[in-house]
Amino acid sequence: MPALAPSGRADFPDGFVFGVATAAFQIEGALDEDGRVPSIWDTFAARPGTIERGETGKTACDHYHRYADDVALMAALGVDAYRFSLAWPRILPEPGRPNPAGIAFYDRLLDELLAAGITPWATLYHWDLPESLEAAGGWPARETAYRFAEYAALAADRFGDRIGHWLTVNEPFVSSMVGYASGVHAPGRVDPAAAVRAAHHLMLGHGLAMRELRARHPDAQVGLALSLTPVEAFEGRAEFTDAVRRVDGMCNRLFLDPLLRGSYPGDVVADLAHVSDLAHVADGDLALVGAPVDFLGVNYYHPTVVTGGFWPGSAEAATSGSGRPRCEMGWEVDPDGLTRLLRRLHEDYDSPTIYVTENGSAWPDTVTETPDGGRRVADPERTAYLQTHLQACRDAIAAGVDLRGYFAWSLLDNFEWAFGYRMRFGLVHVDFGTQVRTVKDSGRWYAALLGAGARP
Ligand code: IFM
Repeated sequence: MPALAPSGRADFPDGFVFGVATAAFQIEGALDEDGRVPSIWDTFAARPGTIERGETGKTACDHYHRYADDVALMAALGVDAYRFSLAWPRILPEPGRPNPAGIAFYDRLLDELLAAGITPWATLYHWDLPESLEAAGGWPARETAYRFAEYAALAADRFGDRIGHWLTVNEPFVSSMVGYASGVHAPGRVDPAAAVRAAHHLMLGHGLAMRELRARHPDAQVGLALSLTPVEAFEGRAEFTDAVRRVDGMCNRLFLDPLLRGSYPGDVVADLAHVSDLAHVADGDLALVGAPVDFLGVNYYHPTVVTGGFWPGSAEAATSGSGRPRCEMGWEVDPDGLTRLLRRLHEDYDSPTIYVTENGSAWPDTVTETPDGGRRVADPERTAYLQTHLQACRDAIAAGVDLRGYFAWSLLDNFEWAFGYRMRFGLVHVDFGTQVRTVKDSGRWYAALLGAGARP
């Protein structure tokens, strides 16, 4: 294992926020309770062949009922903040019809968090679009962005007294391209032109939602979370230079440029010309999308090493590796990639304020009994991942990046989308048969870094 650095909060600037992150559909369960309506993930997971072993979000971590225990776990870890998502299908099952019982769940969660001294960071959209809105066209339809703004306004009205940090949308690249182009995620459509429209409408939804939040709570901190990846050519070979440009364009700049420059990158528009003329981009949209954010949320997991074309140039991303170790997801582990990414954002996009809003790794964890009858999950790979990526944050800060916090993905093992429950990202192990939680060694390491002592 590499040397244990960093070793404490003192290794980071004052006020640096240490948190953990989750998302509603991945942990809550209780899909049919208290007036929640189906989301696209309910429908998608019910379709044979979409999720490994036919798993669903039906129970997940049963967080809907065990939220108080989970808040206690966070308190034991010593985190400052909790990034979670609000479930649109619980809160606003139909346009114009707020659901008091769904709202009450988040009231309970927020009160519990605040009583524990943990700052809530709420994501409005982490992929659980109400199914009725997908039936009406989903994100490829412009109207969905306005429905999202209505939901954002309701959330701001009901929770804005207790939530001061908001993320509008999570990973619009994944929602649009994996949901509507490759069809591996809900809603499972394979329609590249629709995916391009979805990408824009997610960003428009961000802009509209931010306007609603700011109108109601001018002091709130508002941003969004983008999945970003440093892109490099396989073996540094010049023949892949254009592939690097294209992949970087689709994964990163297609979202960063409208957000932070108020325009789509010309080369990406040209790459997309054979699937979309972007006629769906209306006058005024880019002013909304490009309105200043208080922070950029960066979800970083791995670099992308390319050997060739990439959708929409070819059916698949032609990706490879460069020999780095890989986590269970098959993703290369590259902490320096995080530093490179953060420095690039700082240099190319005028020094935005950044939080790492997700970072983590999956490993095949097992629980063992300890001699005193307790339980232990030894996960040295995750601990090393965590510590080296936190060190990468320090390196970025030393290089001048305005990085203010870090959220580990994830608090709990949870429903990892098409992989079901096989991929375990948690700092806390969940036995999905019994719902017993066990803080992993990595969670203990994080707690020690934060000056807390996680309970067994
Ligand atoms: O579990 C996901 C999360 O929902 C979004 N970001 C990536 C994580 C790991 O794949």
